[in-house]
Amino acid sequence: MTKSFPTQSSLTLATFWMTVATLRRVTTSCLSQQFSQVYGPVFTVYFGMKPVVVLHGYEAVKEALIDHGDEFSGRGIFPLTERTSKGLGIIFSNGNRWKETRRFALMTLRNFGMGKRTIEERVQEEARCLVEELRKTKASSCDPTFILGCAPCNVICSIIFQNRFDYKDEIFLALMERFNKNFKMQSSLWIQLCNHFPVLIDYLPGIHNKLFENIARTKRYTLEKIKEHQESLDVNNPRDFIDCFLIKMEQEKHNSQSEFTMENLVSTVTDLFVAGTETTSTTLRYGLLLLLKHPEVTAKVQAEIDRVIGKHRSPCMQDRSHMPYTDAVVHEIQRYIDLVPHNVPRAVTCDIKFRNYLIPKGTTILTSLTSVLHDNKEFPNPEKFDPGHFLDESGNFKKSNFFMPFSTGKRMCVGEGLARMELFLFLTSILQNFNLKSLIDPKKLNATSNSGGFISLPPLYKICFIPV
Ligand code: LZ1
Repeated sequence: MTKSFPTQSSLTLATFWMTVATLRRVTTSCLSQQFSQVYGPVFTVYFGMKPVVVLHGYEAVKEALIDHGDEFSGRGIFPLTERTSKGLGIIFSNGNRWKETRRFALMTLRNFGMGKRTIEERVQEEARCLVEELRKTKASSCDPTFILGCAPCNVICSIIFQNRFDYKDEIFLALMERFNKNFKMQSSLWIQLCNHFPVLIDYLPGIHNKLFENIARTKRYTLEKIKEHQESLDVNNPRDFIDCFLIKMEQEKHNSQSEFTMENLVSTVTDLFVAGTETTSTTLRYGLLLLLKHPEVTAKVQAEIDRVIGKHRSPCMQDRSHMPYTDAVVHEIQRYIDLVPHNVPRAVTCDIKFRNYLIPKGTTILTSLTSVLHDNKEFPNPEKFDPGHFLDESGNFKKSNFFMPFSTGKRMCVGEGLARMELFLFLTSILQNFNLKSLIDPKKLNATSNSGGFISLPPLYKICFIPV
């Protein structure tokens, strides 16, 4: 028999718990673990009035996102994101616009997609500046959040606007401040309630108005920069992402159906900031906490850096293939921290029969990445930070199909290559130049995450960067 949506009794219970979870800010990944034990790998929960199908465990996630890649390639849109994105850009778009904008961004973000200066050079430049900035802390105990937030944001600036900014630049600081505020607002209880009960958006003015205003301001700034780019554009020498997009617009100017429009450019640029700033900076901050807590791991990475790179040149991506231990550590950081526990919401693009359930077109789908990254057969002792999860007996890097912090399938992260480049180059540059020191006993450091709503956050901590 074909069932429509997973069992009725689970619905009521799950609805109740979802509301409690929202109010008490219990992490939904922990809840989804408990539900899956009772209801199996496919079940429905209600966000407010809206049914959301949750997929739990590698088999169900893989079957949906890979084997039924097309059907599960839609984006689940919440009421507030609908207002802010208007279906433009990459993250919240669907259909042909999503396909074309995604393909363009993937091509452009390849290492040689933007003319003379490669992405790698831009990240290396930022890594050098990051090291200099950390040097200025003079080995004093500090919260690394601000500095580690600047570097990924600046990489996006370099890719989009051609140039990085000084960490004290007023324009840069204002830009970062707006992104940070938006991120905090979007994780707030109030915004989550607005998403569950959208009538609140129209009838109660709240902080979401501040959110809309911030987004509008950032878009105005982007539009100004685009105008500057238009005036100095040389179609044979694209300097950055904006130039590449403008050239694409020019090529398609006779196509009235073209997806390459000014408003899509502004939204796509905004999406690259949204996706590329908070995520990478949180991973770096959490990663350094784990390295601080596990000095024996850090020492092995530093030994490998010494052996492969030495002290007198900057790390580059080619080094990674000679550094299996460091590669395993970066993978383990991403696996352990489980940055986006239930993935970015998907939607099914058509009615689909999945494991005997009928899921109607447009239904929002959450996939538990936690259940894959913390699978206890693939990664024994999944709650333990152990680079051995990605090493074989001889110390070679060992791949795993369960490694999907960037999701998988047709909607997998467009910034994967960039993010992995930043994590490798920033972390190796830091460990090449500094020893990490904690004022409290490393063993006593707390490394369990707080849910920041959409992404997992590390607890606050302090760290000293001691020049080697
Ligand atoms: C994303 C991120 C955040 C929100 C939506 C999509 N991709 C980070 N990477």
